[in-house]
Amino acid sequence: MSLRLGICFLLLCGFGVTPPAYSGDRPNFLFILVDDQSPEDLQIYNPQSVLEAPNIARLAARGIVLDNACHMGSFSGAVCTPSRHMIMSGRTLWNLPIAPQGKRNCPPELEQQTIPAVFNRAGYATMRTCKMGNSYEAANRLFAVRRDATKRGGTAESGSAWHADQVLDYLNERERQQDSRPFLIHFGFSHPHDTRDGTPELLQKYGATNHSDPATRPLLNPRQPPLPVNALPAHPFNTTDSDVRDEIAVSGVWRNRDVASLRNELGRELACSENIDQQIGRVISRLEQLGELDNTYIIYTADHGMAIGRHGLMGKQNLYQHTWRVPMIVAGPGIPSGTRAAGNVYLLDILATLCDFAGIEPPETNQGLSFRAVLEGRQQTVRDVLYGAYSGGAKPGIRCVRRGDWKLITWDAPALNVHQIQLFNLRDNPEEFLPEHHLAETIAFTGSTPAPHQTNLATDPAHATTLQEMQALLQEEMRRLNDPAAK
Ligand SMILES: [Ca+2]
Repeated sequence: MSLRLGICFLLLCGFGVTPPAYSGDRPNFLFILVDDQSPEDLQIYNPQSVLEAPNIARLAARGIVLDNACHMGSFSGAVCTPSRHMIMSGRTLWNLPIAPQGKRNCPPELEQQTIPAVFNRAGYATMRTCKMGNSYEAANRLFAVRRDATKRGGTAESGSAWHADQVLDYLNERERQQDSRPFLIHFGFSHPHDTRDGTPELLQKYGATNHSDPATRPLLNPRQPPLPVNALPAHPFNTTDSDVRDEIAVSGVWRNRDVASLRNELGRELACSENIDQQIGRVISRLEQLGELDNTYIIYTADHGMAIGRHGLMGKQNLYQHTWRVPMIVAGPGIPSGTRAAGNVYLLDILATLCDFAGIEPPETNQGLSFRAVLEGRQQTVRDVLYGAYSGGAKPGIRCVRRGDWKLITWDAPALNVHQIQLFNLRDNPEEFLPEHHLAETIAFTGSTPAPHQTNLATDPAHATTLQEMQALLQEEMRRLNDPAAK
């Protein structure tokens, strides 16, 4: 402890007041990363969601919610892996060390330019808890304190509470040692990724069971969340990776798309998500008690979104809004309370943003943009165009591009004879309703009736020019970002 802080501490103790935060002038960071969560699960993004998440709601009320935060995609069915590489390194998808042409596109020893390495060098105390695997192991190893384990069970020891316990232990240890360095804590969870085994109380709340018998279907329960409005009994065409694990092998759903299987799985998803919310509440309370909260930036996000019945899909291997986007909620010093912005950010912008807040120069290898100006309410967005890719199945796979209200998604796999184009106006059709959502049997399935204009506009002659412009824009982004399928 410095002399100045020491005197302060003695003075304040003398008057029976809580001692000040030890971290001095530089801010702390609590980076919360959940595994597989659509923004649509949170009421902040989807008022129809029945998820109760009071701690996340409070965080949003203290800070800012970004509506257009995306991950850039994946060249593998394990979407988590490139996503977590992008978060840690600030590199774009095709320029990661694990990308198909990574050796050519990425400098060596990139782990030395990742979040833990950069913040260790800047004198931060770094700590991490998260799931094991499907991640960036070389970077994860660099956190000064690392307590990783995959915890997807329905008890405190086997589930999300374990991750919070690691952070609480660390904060206690830090207090005992009177560690005066600012901290960067990577507070990761293994849920709501499947297997979505919830605790008995929360499963009951959402009417769900940890269904594990492929020979039967779970029972319907009125407490289960309703089907999403854009659910379908099947995706209308081959996605280029229709038999990927998430679409056929998630325990509790497998290949089933009946109402009971989907609603039960959504109930499990929400049970796991509310548990995460409770664990976040425990850690935030402790930060407040320690006097650190006002000097801590808290970032809440997920490694990617998730379908769970939307568009007839279960997994993360698509680029619809529910899956391409991630939740992004940030609170901290200088961030106006209860605000909202489009943002147009990628997860790979996080490294630059953390550096900006900490007064650290981002590494030269970084390709992301700081979105501090958006978080502080000085700017609405950091870029005009967003690009996404999924190339984990038949090649080249799925691509998307968004500018303003317009979004193009292309699905291409000559080997499977797949060639589909979708054009959405997201202002008019934020749920990306397709012609199939307008069929009588779908309306009977979901109970939702989209407006006639809410559909794929790619074949509408009135939008032919927009389609051409968006196709050209996609090619431009693909070339700019070293996408191997660029023409
Ligand atoms: Ca994930």
